[in-house]
Amino acid sequence: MRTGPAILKSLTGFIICGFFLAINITTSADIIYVSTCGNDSWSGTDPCCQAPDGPKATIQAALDAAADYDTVIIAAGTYTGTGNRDIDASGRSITIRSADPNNLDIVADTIIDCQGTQSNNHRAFLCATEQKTNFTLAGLTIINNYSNGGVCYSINEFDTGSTVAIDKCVFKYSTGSAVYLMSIYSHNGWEVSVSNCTFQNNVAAAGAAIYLWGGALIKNCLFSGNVSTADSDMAGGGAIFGWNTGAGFLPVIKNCTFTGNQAVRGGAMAFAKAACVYLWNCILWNDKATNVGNEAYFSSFLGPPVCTVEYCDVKGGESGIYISYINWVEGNIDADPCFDLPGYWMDDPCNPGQEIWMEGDYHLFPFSPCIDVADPSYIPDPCETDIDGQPRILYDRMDIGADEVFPIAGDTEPDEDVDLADLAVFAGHILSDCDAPLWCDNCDADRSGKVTIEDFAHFSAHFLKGAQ
Ligand SMILES: [Ca+2]
Ligand SMILES: [Ca+2]
Ligand SMILES: [Ca+2]
Repeated sequence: MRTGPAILKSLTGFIICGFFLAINITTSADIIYVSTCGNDSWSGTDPCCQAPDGPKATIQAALDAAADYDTVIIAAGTYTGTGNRDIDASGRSITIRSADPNNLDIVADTIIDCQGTQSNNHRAFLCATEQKTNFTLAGLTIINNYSNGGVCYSINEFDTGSTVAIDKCVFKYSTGSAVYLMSIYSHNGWEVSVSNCTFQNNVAAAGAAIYLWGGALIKNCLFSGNVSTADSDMAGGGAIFGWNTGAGFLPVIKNCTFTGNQAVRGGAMAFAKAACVYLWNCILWNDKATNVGNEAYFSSFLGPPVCTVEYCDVKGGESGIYISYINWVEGNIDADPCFDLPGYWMDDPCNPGQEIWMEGDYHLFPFSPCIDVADPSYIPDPCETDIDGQPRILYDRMDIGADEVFPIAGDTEPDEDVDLADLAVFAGHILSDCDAPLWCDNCDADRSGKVTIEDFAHFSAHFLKGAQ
């Protein structure tokens, strides 16, 4: 039994971590503010909307006023029109973020609406090609891109030390890939990262969420309801499409959740000329391909692909992935991940014979089979979180997918362990009627409205988790 609430210890660590990050942000560079109440003639150094130093009105004006390694902070609001789309950040080493990327409500309320259409294409950030840069985008919601790359970036072999990081962003309603990344000559790809992001309801010919050249690290992200339309051996992937360029340029996709994505080939993802792709601790569930590879497709075009799958939950197991050769390593499961509210396919009333995805909530249920079965050797990066900003490892092991569950079934107090104290709480609720949001202190694990023997089975399955 633990002597104190371990979750508090975990969260305290994150608060301290965030505190030092905040210090780093405020002391290492100047800040230029942007607000919907701003004015581009003001200097942008004061967040309060008043002359002469109040915030800029447009993100482009803030970028133009910033020096390398400055931070542009965008206040909550919806940003549209010239200066707030097709933003040219080329070659700039800069961080562009919302007021608090760790606050999901602020992220949801800090919106770049590209307002792109078929006849009037617009993206959020212009492609920057072959520029040395350290570019970070954090905590923004980007919608209605209509271009190949709502956020578009490229780094090359001469750009040693360059980084592109997209963190805690939400991408929705993009036509054309929401993110287009070219890291064709980057060194093993880890300079390019997409983390803690949500991609939903984007459409493209290939890779509606991310179109990738070369390597990248994609982690703790959710991909749902993304659709790619091209019917080709060199396209596909409802969420991700990638070209791999050779050994050393490894796309690593870890702790991501894919569900309800659709393509002709590779419902969740497709790769062509696949030198190597590494899927680690991911959920690929209920994605759909109209031709082949419901979950993933690895084309043999231009060379035999290799894919390593380790500690993943894949619908259909190996048969859910189309590939000529696969490293199907230990720890993989084929089990319903038990989402809080599973999405589902239904007939598209506008296109008979087609199906569309009805979105759900992809947090894991407190007794999901994905709980505590990810790679036990995994060591999170400092300050790494799940997609909710919760600690990346809770209880005994990390969970498969983007979500780390707290509390799990049986942890009724809850304090990150399941022990005799939890049993006492459970006993007090047996046969009680329950309702949201507390569900009898989480004793009604299956949310049936009553604490029953089925709930006790879930309690028993988790007994002593986190308590040793
Ligand atoms: Ca866990
Ligand atoms: Ca979580
Ligand atoms: Ca407990």
